[in-house]
Amino acid sequence: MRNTSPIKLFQFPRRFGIPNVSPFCCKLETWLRIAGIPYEVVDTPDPRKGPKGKLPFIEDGGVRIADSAIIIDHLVKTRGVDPDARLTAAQRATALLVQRTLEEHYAFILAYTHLVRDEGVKHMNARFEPVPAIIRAFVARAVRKAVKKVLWAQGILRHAEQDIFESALRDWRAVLTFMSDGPFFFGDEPATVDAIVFATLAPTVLTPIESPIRDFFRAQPKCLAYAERMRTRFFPELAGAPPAPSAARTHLPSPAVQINA
Ligand SMILES: N[C@@H](CCC(=O)N[C@@H](CS)C(=O)NCC(=O)O)C(=O)O
Repeated sequence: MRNTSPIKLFQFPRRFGIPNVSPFCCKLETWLRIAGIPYEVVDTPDPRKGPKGKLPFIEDGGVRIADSAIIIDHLVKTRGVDPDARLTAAQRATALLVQRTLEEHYAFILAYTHLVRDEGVKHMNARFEPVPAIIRAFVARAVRKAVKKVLWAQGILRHAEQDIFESALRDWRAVLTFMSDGPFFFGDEPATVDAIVFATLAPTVLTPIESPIRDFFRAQPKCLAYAERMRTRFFPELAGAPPAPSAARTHLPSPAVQINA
């Protein structure tokens, strides 16, 4: 029998009127809505609470599972829902390459534009408001320093800023080569790749944070329309809503797009 009990989704609090500024949290919540799996959000500002020290993670029947890809595999198996069931072998391979490009390279550049550059930090520091005022500036500085350390180890922080941006545009030009004219990445039906693309596009183009990557997308109306369409279709409560941090919420969707069972 298919498991239909709601899972608990632990993720960063929502801000800027997008599902999540964290691409991995945004990906998982978008995927849950594509798949039509009920969930309850638990806002968790501190990733150290997760079983792998990162967000998102879920709790399913009392068991905590981390990593968006591992969680999706688990839910496909236990819920009998697979938005990728109808994809061809070539589409599956393309989706994996898009995923690796956006998650294993571009996501680090998002961390740079949003958590290291002054323009990003200016907007993102509001997330430290719940921290006691006396230590707020210290915590903000420590988090920025920790992100810089990760980006130095990964390598991108060793490049000139112009080269970082150029490599981001190369990622996107490659991804967009494979994107259909819509409404979704592979055409008429949404798949996991849509959760992945939207998750990195939304923080880039649907937040107030400016960057040369955002400027690139200003000349890509198809992508801007795609980002708005994904938000309106899967998060209608956010479309046109003023950007605000989330409150506790439960999502009990209607049955899923593609059922495997
Ligand atoms: N592979 C993981 C990546 C998750 C991830 O990197 N999450 C970031 C936020 S976007 C995080 O929690 N970072 C905290 C840290 O590394 O300390 C997934 O797909 O869930």
